[in-house]
Amino acid sequence: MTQLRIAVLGVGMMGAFHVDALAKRIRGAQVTVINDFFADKAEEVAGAVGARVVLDPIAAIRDPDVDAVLIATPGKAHEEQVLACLDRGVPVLCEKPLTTDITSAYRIVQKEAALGRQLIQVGFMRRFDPEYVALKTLISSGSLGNPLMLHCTHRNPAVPDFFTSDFAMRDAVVHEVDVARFLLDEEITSVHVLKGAATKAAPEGTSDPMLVVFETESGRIVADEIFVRTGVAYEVRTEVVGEQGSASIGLDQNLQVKTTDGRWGGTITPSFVERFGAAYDLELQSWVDAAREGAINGPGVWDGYAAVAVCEAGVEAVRTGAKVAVAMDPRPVSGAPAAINGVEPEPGLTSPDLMAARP
Ligand code: ISE
Repeated sequence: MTQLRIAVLGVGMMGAFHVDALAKRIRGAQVTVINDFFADKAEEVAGAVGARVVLDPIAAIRDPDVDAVLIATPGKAHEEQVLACLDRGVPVLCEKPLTTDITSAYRIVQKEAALGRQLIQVGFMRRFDPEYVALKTLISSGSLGNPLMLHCTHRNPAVPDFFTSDFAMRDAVVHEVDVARFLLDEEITSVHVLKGAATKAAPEGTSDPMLVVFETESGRIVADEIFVRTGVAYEVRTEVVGEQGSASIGLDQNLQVKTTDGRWGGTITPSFVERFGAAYDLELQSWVDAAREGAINGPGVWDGYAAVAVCEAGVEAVRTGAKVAVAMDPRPVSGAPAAINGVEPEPGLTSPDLMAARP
């Protein structure tokens, strides 16, 4: 295959961002088909990259000029679209959430397991961020001893009013859910949410900030401050506290400037694009490289399902104030991850770019 021919479904902010990356920065791929609920938006994005618009998403997936599919439509549309990709046997990168409820997410898990082939990658891009990769490598090396706790901070400068407490759980906290599972290598078993005083920037009835506390299978604790209307910057930090030390990432320690008027400082990231733009590109390159071999190389359908299950418990925890147990169905036995060129994939780390990003 010379170029991987990709259909992008949904070209709102994230989808259009990916189309731009695929056209300008990613090797081995070409966007051939664009689909969006809004035809004019689809035409605009397609026109910029020389792609064709197909207005029915299922027809776009089945198009003969398509080898792989990137789904960036709203979560409610994902189940039908991901299942159509499995029916056609093409690799898919599905933006989070995998679906918006646990039952449909499990249907997808079962269908992929029945195929015996991993085709679905879920867009948890933080697993490709060099800082998270470095933290994972450090934890895996054992030099911090047993990682006992994670302290996470997830702050956005501003969000629209539809960003309720439930929405924050499914759309924002979902990243920390995946980060915790990635770094600690185990499932989350319960969620408890403390809703304190709300910022006056939050609409009536929305708790912002919140403190979300997760427990894991082995009894570790993950505390996540979610505050999406700080008015300041996009700040995502993670600190792991182990038996033999601690380590932090996300400190925005890029360019530090000291000036003759006695001031010092740097620049904080205004949005997730500046903080995680490179991670998105690494994710995309890794997916393209694997998809050209008919495989995936990154968080899979089980990771997507687990995140939906934890967030479902999280939403109940927001509403009830109780500590809610995470309910998950058993993990089906499926085929092992497909080898790429005879090499077994090491999650998130096999593409040349990611090797280069390694500390
Ligand atoms: C958004 O959907 C994201 O995925 C960002 O990473 C997250 O920080 C933000 O809060 C979400 O709205």
